[in-house]
Amino acid sequence: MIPRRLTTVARILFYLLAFSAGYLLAHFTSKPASSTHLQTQEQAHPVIATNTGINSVVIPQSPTEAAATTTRATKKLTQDEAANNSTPRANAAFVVLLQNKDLHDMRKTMQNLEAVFNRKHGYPYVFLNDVPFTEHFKTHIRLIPREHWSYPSFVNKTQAALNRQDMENRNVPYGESESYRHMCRYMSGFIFRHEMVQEYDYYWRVEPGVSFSCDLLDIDPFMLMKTKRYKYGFTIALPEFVDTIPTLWDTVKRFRKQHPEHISRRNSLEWISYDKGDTYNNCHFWSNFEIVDASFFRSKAYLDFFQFLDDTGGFFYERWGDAPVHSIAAALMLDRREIHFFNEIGYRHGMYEHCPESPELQLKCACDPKDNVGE
Ligand SMILES: Nc1nc2c(ncn2[C@@H]2O[C@H](COP(=O)(O)OP(=O)(O)OP(=O)(O)O)[C@@H](O)[C@H]2O)c(=O)[nH]1
Ligand SMILES: [Mg+2]
Repeated sequence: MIPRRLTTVARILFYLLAFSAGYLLAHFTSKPASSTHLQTQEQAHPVIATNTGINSVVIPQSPTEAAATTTRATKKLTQDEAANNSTPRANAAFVVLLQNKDLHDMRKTMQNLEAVFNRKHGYPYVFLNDVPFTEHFKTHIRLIPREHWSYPSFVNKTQAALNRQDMENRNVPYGESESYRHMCRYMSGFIFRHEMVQEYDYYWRVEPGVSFSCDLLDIDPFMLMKTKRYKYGFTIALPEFVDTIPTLWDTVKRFRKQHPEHISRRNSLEWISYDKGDTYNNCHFWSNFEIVDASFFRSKAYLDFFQFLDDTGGFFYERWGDAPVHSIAAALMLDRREIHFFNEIGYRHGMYEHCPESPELQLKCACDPKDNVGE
């Protein structure tokens, strides 16, 4: 008979050995999730480009540059593998609508996002386009379905073209652009229904060329959205060009009358109207940045709202932007506390910037609050 103490020692040794073997096995057999995403065809989500996507979309200028990019990405992965595997993550992704010409701007933005945030968190990127990507994009990207990026049958294209011409004559920004209108309608009503985006609960909209100026390694905006039950997150709010939305507010008023069940009891009407809803003050979240709980946009309330707007043809006859559409919907249909200002995310898109002012946040940022919109 084996003495009791020996059995205990043997048991402990056995557990230690089993644990070490398991650890080593796991370590050597598992590749970093991010690299398998890109390199194997039989993976679950073959069209997602993760942080290694930086390499996959690069058109190297010279062998030296190619080598440098590869090294950077490889180092980053090795260093952050552990963090990627252990940090709790939301079911979320960066979602980017872009064009072939945006390749280099997107690459810059991705490197920036990886550096300040995603190298620790490892969220995937989803790239969408309405026309085929070039060879460099192709293997990891899907097309937008034609029915999401085309005229509804009832829209009179001749009238729409006349209106575009008229807006161009009046120098309305993007007044002449047909593709811009498709883009705004797509962002308003379809992006969250794309098969690639459908699988995520949260998404962060990113545009090629935008930059992020604060260290976000210690926070995870997606997890914040989830734990605090926020539905819509923004960094910048601006007034919309009135000439792009002449009849939008009247349409919204009709919607409110027909669908009182979709209006939140604790809404933010006073934020978008100074006269209790009679007129729109044109204030909107600048939606080129938005972090959303996609269940809001997929809700019956929002889909009814989008359909109601779309049925008027206003996206094409006028030039309704996804920014006022999302903002009005959030203001009317969400509870006030579900809308969140991400003050800690320093963000720049073109000439406008959000840079946190507090000295505490400033320590983590490389931006000047004097450059803030409205300063
Ligand atoms: N695939 C595709 N993407 C588009 C099209 N038009 C715009 N986009 C993308 O949609 C996003 C928004 O378009 P922008 O032209 O930047 O519009 P904006 O942000 O309102 O305007 P800017 O202030 O000029 O940046 C960008 O990521 C564009 O690359 C298009 O016709 N096809
Ligand atoms: Mg833009």
